Amino acid sequence: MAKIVILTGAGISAESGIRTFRAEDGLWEEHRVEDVATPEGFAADPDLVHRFYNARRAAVTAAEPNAAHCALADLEADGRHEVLVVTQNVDDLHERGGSRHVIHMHGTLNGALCAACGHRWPAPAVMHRTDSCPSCGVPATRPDIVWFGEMPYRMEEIWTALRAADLFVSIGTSGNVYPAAGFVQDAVRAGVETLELNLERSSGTRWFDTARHGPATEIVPAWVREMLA
Ligand code: BV8
Repeated sequence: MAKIVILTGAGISAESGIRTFRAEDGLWEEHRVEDVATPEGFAADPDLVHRFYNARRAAVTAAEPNAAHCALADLEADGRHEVLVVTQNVDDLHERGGSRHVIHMHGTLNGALCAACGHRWPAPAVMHRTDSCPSCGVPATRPDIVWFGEMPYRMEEIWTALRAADLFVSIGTSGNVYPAAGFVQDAVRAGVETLELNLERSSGTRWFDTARHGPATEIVPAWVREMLA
């Protein structure tokens, strides 16, 4: 039973019609994502940030998982390998594609968080600054998303799985955002085999034992077919 840890980024959802961050250099309504997706950005203009996430939540609801998401679910369902998907993505396309072991290290669009009391609940389709927390009643609700400068979720669990893996695969990520971008180096240091599946070379390609480039809906199913042969 091989243990496989798979990191995914925006590129795996691109062919489902979900925009990536740095294709159009991460601009949204003339704002850099690094400015909008921060606690400071939320404090400065909560309506703008809610608009940003409401738009992305609607886009994900209208999207479908693609062949790459489904191939990873097939690999897990086959049962010969222990598969863990660690995704930077805040969409639910891995789950809707059939993956069961998924960690959203940057949170999810389907989650709401109270900035006052820390209560979490399923996010409504549209969130507003004036929504009050169902637990403490304070109007301090935000998307349950990890912004720049905030600690990603379940990092100890991720690092433990990474170091115990037989294979680390990185799919559809530019390797620009840490700590995710550092996972390949952690894997190399732990003696774990590494594979990159991406549209083009990423910032971290040089760290990988093997790199294959092409659209995820082509190269991910091809890789899974090899694993299941
Ligand atoms: C933290 C949620 C510390 C929001 C996101 C200087 C140096 C090093 C680090 C830093 C630094 N300054 C600041 C930092 C830290 C910072 C960071 O790394 N900044 C970068 C910009 C330098 N990181 C953080 O702040 C993180 N937190 O460090 O905490 C800490 C420690 C202790 C205690 C407290 C705090 C938090 C980072 C999380 C930020 N939130 N997302 C949202 O989604 O709206 S990040 C966001 O951007 C995404 O979630 C994702 O992770 C990232 C985008 O990356 P990708 O997924 O790779 O997307 P991208 O568009 O870049 O690339 C797409 C790739 O797909 C491309 O390579 C493309 O070729 C490929 N592709 C496209 N189409 C296809 C395809 N591949 C295959 N098929 C296709 N069809």
